[in-house]
Amino acid sequence: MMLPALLAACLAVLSGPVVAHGGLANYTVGDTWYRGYDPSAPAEEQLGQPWMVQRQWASIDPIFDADDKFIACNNPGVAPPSYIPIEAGEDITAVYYYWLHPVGPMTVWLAHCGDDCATADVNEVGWFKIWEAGLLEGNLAEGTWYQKQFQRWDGSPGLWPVTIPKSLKAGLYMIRHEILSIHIEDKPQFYPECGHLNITTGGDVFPEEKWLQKFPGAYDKNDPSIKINVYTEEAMKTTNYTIPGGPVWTGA
Ligand SMILES: [Cu+2]
Repeated sequence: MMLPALLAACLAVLSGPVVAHGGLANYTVGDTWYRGYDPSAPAEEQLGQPWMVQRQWASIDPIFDADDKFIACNNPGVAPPSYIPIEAGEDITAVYYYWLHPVGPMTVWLAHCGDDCATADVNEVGWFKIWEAGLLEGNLAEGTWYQKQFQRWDGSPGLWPVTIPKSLKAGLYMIRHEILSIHIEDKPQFYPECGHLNITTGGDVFPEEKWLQKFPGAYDKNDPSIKINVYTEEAMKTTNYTIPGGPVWTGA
């Protein structure tokens, strides 16, 4: 079985210098590419550039604590000046060039910014989940996770498309993609990245208060889906996994 090789690979990556665990490198909407922040390139060549649409994430390293303020938009999360234009009902695709981990859920969240995402506080805005995928089949240890299908070792683009709910009202929003990797016992790894969206055309719906959550706050670090060992005998018999952070808001 492939388990020890995967664990060894992750530990090598964690202690290695530049090789990426992976991260959200670019976005596409239709045929248009939007370059994201590159943590391996100099910050001064990227911060404040008119083309920048993604919030700065300075490290490929995971966030280990669900209560870390950087769980919202990664460290340090400096805002970009620009927005990706998109209509409600359109797809936005996140593009990753590497992803090394196979186990755990992937989620996408939106938060309304008010009249400027650059001055909105990522820890205070109301996040609502619009997409999630976790265990697709089989058991926790050996089953097929969406993340496992997303895994890339070779630099080929990993494409993660989601649809902006068609009924959502237009406005300025942050979009937050998060991969949670749980392949190490009781040591969850959160990998969030955030971008800015200008939803130019939308519907007339906005989620009610009960759907809106804060980061940190949306997760309980003792949630059995977060503080977990997927390689126990019991886990080998478990074929269901509850994705943390509550249900998806569909816009209905
Ligand atoms: Cu890693």
